[in-house]
Formats: sequence, C-alpha cells, structure tokens
Amino acid sequence: MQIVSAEVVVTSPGRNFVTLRVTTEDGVTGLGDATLNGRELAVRSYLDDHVVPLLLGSDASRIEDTWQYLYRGAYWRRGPVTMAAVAAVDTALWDIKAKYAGMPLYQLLGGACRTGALAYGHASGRDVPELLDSVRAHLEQGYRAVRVQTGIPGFDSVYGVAASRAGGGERYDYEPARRAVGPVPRPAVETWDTRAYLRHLPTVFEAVRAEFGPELPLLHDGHHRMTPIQAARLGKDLEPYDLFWLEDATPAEDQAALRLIRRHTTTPLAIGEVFNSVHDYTTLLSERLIDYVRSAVTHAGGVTAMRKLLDLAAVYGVRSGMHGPTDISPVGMAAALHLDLAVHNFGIQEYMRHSARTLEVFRTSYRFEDGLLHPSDTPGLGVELDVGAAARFPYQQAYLPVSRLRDGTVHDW
Ligand code: EZ4
Ligand code: CO
Repeated sequence: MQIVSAEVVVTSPGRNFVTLRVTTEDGVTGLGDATLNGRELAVRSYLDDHVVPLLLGSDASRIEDTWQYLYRGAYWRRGPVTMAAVAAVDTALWDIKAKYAGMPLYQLLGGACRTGALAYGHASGRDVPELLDSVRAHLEQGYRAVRVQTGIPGFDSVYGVAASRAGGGERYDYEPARRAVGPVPRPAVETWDTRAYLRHLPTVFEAVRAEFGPELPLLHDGHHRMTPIQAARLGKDLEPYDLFWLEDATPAEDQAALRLIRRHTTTPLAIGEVFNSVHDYTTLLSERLIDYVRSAVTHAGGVTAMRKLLDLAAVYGVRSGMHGPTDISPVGMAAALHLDLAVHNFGIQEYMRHSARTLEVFRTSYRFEDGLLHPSDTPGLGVELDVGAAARFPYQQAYLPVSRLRDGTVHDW
C-alpha cells in the first residue's frame, strides 16, 4: 500500500476548501479535509512544503504510526494549522484503508450503534418573526433539532444570523466567512454589546417555545462572548426553555472558567470547536464541566484523534456534538458521520447543507432523512473529489468577521 502521490487541492466552489488527496501504488485514492476558515493557505503550505514530501513512498496502511510520526516527529505540537494538516493525512489514510477493505469506514470503527445521526440546523432571523419562519422552514426540511440565533435590537448584524440575499426576500444559509474585496481587503467588523444580548435572548427563547412547544431540541451558540459570570446568568435565565445546549459561552481556551458557570446553572454546556487536541479538554472532562465536545475531525487531528477524544469523553459521560458548519468540507462531514454512527457516546451532529456548487466538486453519498444523517455504505468515506470541477473555482481570499464593542475595543468572535 505504498503512497505514490499526494496533492493538496484548494478550491472555492462558493467558499474555500483545502483537500488532501493521497494515491497508493494500486491507484486507490483517499481524501482528507484540511479547511481552516480564513487561514486556508497556511495549511496548504504546511502540507505541500512539509508533509507531502514525507508521505511519498511510505505505507498508507500504517495510520497510527503516521499520525505519531507527523505529530511527535515535527517537535512543534498542536495548533490549528498543524492539526488540520495531520487531520487531512489521517482521514485520507482511513479512507484508503476502508476502500481496500471494501467497507464503509464506520464498519472499521466497530460498526453502527444507531440507524442515523441526529442533526441540527441553523435557524436564524434578524428579528423574532423572521426567526420563527426560519425554524418552520428547517422543520419542513426535515430537521428535528435547531440552533436558534437572532438579531439584537439596535445592531445591524449579529453572530449567526444569515445575511439577506441582495435584492430579494430569500435568506442564505448562514455563512460567516466573507470574500475579501477592495484595494486593502480586511475582515468585516461587527459591533457587539453583551448586556443588550443578555436582556434580549431569553425573550427569543420564550417566543420559540410558545410557538413550537416543549419537545423540539433547541441549541444556542454564545460564540465565546461572555465572561463566566455573564454566562452563568444566561444559563440560569434560559433554564425554563430547556436548551439542548449552550455552546461556547466563554472563550474556550480558559477551561477553568467553566467551573464558575457550572456552579450556577443546569443548562447543558458544549465547547471545543476551536480546540485541536485532547489536551484542551482534560480539565473540562475530568471535572465534568461540560456535556458535549464540539471538536471536528477536520480540526482535531483526524479520525484517529477524534476517536481517542470521544473515548476519553465517554469515561466522564460526555457526548459528541461535532462541529459541522459549511467550512467543514463534505469530506470532513463524511468522516464525522462515520464516527457518529460508530461511537456509543454520540450526542448530536451539526449539519448545514453545502451549496449546489460545492456538491458539484465533492460528490457525496451521505443522506439526510427524517432529521437523521447516514454516511452511506459506499466503501471508504463515500466522497469523491472532481479535480476538474475543483479547478474551475480558484481560491478567493475570505475572512471571518471580527467583533468590536461600541467603543471600538476588539472583542471575542
Ligand atoms: O463560527 O464555522 O457552531 N458553529 C459555529 C460556526 C463557526 C465557523 C468558524 O469557521 O460557531 O459558525
Ligand atoms: Co459554534
């Protein structure tokens, strides 16, 4: 199973994606997602300049050894760029191994624990009536769980709210990265006021529960914007609305902050989409400070590392809630779905549909039916990359927005 070629494909079919494609001497190919939103080309360079030369001629069957070689062998450990690159190699090697075995990847991971993975979508609106329409539209699309984000009176744009389609009333699916334009392209700037948010959000959940009843699982993403005491208050204020989870209440790198939130509220907590290592979670898990881990295969070192993280989480009764926005490519999404099926401690899977243009480049076989996702029984991950189609959509610089307080101070995003 010698690796004879590995190439990095950067393509922008509606948004940017970084994909590693590894080919063995038998002509079997494997794909891995290495997309790091807003910093894509750093990962391309890490792969092209430092990883691909090490893969050529090595044995594709040695997945664990390759992971350790790239992680320990580089000396410089962890970090989003490194771990996205390691993730892409690891995922591609699992794809190859499963194709050689003639099995869908979830079979190699131990087989299915469930018939499908419960997915949640992103409902949003600039105001409450628009949000209620969006929740309704998601239910019509088959979602059985929704994340709820809304505008705050007095602010033009707020995290998680889809932008309007120019000239029309229709709404885009939420997509935070924006193409950089102008002579000196810069990220968009959004204004933020936590007190206004804390006052407004409970009224939003009141309206959603009044309209849709007690059963529908509702989620919310705080996007790292609160202090621990603010997050504690929000968790308490939202208790009557029985959230599935409150995500990223405080800046994620401060694990100890969760102790304070946990002391004050029974609202379930999720964190970790910006983490890239099991070591980011040790306090959170061992002290049972969270209920869901948000890491994605794409950013946390691949299928190998994600499996180990979820196994550690299981020891503490913590479940999965893998990150699945559109910046996780269809390759990263498929890898997540195989794990979702195979691990016992599955919780929920974030799922935003990719655009038709993205799906021209990435040919997927996973299915979304009755609110559940299934990775399909195609051998491997079940995703193929159309390299010719990818070449039609060259990279375009895009950034996530930055957040500033009313006085101009940079805030967490
Ligand atoms: O901000 O995917 O839970 N989902 C999120 C996303 C992330 C983006 C970052 O690339 O918070 O919207
Ligand atoms: Co999030």
